[in-house]
Amino acid sequence: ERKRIEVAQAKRKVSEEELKHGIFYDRPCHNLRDFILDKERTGIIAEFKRASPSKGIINNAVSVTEVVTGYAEAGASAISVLTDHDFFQGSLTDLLEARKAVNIPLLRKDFIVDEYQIAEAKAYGADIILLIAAVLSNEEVARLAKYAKSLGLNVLLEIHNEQELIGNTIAEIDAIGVNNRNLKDFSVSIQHSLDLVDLIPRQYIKVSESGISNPESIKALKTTGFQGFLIGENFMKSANPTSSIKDFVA
Ligand code: IGP
Repeated sequence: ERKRIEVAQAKRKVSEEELKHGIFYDRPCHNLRDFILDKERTGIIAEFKRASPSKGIINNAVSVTEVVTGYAEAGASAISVLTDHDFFQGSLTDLLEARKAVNIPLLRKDFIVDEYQIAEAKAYGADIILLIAAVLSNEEVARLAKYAKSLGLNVLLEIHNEQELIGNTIAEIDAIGVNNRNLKDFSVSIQHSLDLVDLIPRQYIKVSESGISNPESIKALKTTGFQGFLIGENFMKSANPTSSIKDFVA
């Protein structure tokens, strides 16, 4: 993992100073909470995901512009764009194209470990960054969340268990996402979300992530207090992700 990060850092040809001249760097961010709680929208954070480590290629044939436009039309509250190349076949170009196409919050979905990636997220048009508690110390979460807030970004903290919540319930976090996918064996169960929901303090937007494949699951999650639903594969595995999300919310 360290090696991979070093390689990624070596590729940074643009300085952090230069990123500040990126076309979207000065753009004011959308507020995630407003879009999640908007009664006209669905609470769904729909993901553009070409591939994953567990599934391999999910969909290689669709254009990011068409898919995200369809997601926004279907009432998604936000859109997640994978920018990791090695595991998910994503790119910052995908994020940029999505920003040009829609006017709802965009999440940069990646393994964020430093400030540079956060400045990059802002420059390429993101409104939200993901911090994964499983790969960061409490000190790193606090430092990175503070930096993101200084740029006006929203912060989504991802947890898998109670342990990862401890020490991370800080004011700089806007939303807490429970990942239903077990990182060790890739198994998914929305039961993880149901088990953890009561431990999440009220001030946070509650998001359930991964393995959501039917509207009944959303109903069950909503009843327990979840407000956001991060869904990728279920839409992307369709030849037409746009009609897939439209059928799902119908
Ligand atoms: C979406 P799914 O099962 O609907 O495709 O899951 C999203 O939750 C998943 O892609 C994800 C992810 C992550 C990807 C959750 N956390 C961290 C990369 C990194």
